[in-house]
Amino acid sequence: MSERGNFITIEGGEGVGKTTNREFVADWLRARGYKLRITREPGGTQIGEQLRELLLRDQSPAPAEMTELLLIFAARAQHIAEVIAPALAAGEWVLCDRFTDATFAYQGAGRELSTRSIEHLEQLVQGNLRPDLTLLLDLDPRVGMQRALERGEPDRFEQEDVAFFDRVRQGYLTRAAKAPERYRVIDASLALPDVARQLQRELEVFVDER
Ligand code: Z5A
Repeated sequence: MSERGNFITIEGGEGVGKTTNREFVADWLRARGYKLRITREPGGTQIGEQLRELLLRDQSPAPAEMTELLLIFAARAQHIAEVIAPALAAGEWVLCDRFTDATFAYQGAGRELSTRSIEHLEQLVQGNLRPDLTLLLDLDPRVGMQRALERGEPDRFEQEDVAFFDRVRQGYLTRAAKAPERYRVIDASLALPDVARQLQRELEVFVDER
């Protein structure tokens, strides 16, 4: 039986550069010979991508907050069953753009749904599955919103106000402070090469410890 792979997640608020930096992380790991599966949430499977479209679409009436939460966990259940768990079991490393920390930050801190309900769903859907390393790209939401705006039409989440994204950021930082062994907080306000340098430092430490 092959050794279980490692599960790395990239997190952060809107426009922090997750997609851009995901490529850097993937290239760095591949260059060291790790077999890598790159995926994202919500999404990562055919069913998950359909749920993503439903979640991000600007529609009226919008999904109720509890509907949104359950759709996110429904997509996650499929993602784990179809992609994440089999890849890890086969010894691959999984690099995921957002995972359950996003639910605690957006639905918990942002929408102010109860943390207990999210923890309950986390246990139900994931069992013991948790990321081994979470790279949290931290940035003032005002800067992130500006970056995202320059990129194109805002989706349903991107239309939230700055107070929402301030709560999301604080939600992430609070969780990171409670689990420093798993989280690495990266200053995403710097120029891309400086962000990449911080990521590289954290990856070197993580890989050395394996
Ligand atoms: N969501 C949720 O509510 N609950 C959950 O549990 C999960 C998700 C899993 C979609 O996620 C939405 O789902 C998300 C939360 C919700 N909504 N929001 N907001 P997503 O990850 O697809 O959406 P996103 O956060 O908006 O990600 P994004 O749009 O792909 O942004 P990003 O990946 O963080 O940034 P980027 O595309 O790499 O960069 C944005 C721009 O900034 C781009 O033009 C870059 O060239 C530029 N950039 C990046 N870094 C830099 C630096 N360092 N300097 C200058 N410019 C930069």
